[in-house]
Amino acid sequence: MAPTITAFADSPDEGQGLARDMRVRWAFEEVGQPYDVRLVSFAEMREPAYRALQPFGQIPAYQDGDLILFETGSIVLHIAQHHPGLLPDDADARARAITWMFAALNTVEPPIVDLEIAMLVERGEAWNAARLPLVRDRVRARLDALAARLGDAEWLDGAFSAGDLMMVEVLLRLSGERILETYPNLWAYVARAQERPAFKRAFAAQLAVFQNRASGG
Ligand code: GTB
Repeated sequence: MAPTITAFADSPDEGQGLARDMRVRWAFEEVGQPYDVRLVSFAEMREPAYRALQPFGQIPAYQDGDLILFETGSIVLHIAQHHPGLLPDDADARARAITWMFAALNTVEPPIVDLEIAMLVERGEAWNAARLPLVRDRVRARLDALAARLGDAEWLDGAFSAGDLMMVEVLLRLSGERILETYPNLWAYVARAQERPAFKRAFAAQLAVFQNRASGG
């Protein structure tokens, strides 16, 4: 049986690629592993049965036989370790690709999520206007360093890897912020990744959930 992941039945972004199941779908598509998707409602995500799969009541959760995983970093790494295509064979290059996955999740994503929260959740707070420039500066500091490191290279370390997949997914969280476009090499890096057939298939599959729902399918 194919592995199953959970995804929003009702994604707030209407299937525009921002919900984190996109990372896992993309990884599956890159390695050619078919997968099933179980759509879950926000109410179901709060239920004990769902918490047994994902302790924090979030999507995505992953199930393959007896193996249950949560956290997109762990799920994508698991997929990459069990199929060729997302991690180099050379042990050192493999370790470096995994390092970029951690860098994406632990170093680049947190200030970006802070900015999302400042823009969406804290917008009405009296102190938000004073804090927002500081939050933006922290995002820029990470992007400055990432842009300097990427330089003119196509991908972060040799061939496209799970490190690039995760970094691009994190950078895409800045869509609509008009920050990424001020870094021409990062902008081109993300666009290059979005041109990958596997990315396109994953995006289309996530969008189809919303389109089917909108058409009553
Ligand atoms: N660290 C976990 C991982 O990487 O797996 C984080 C998982 C996570 O944040 N999941 C979110 C979730 O389930 C969905 S992706 N949230 C519900 C909850 O916490 O109660 C975050 C997300 C969802 C939708 C949009 N959007 O529509 O714009 C953007 C981001």
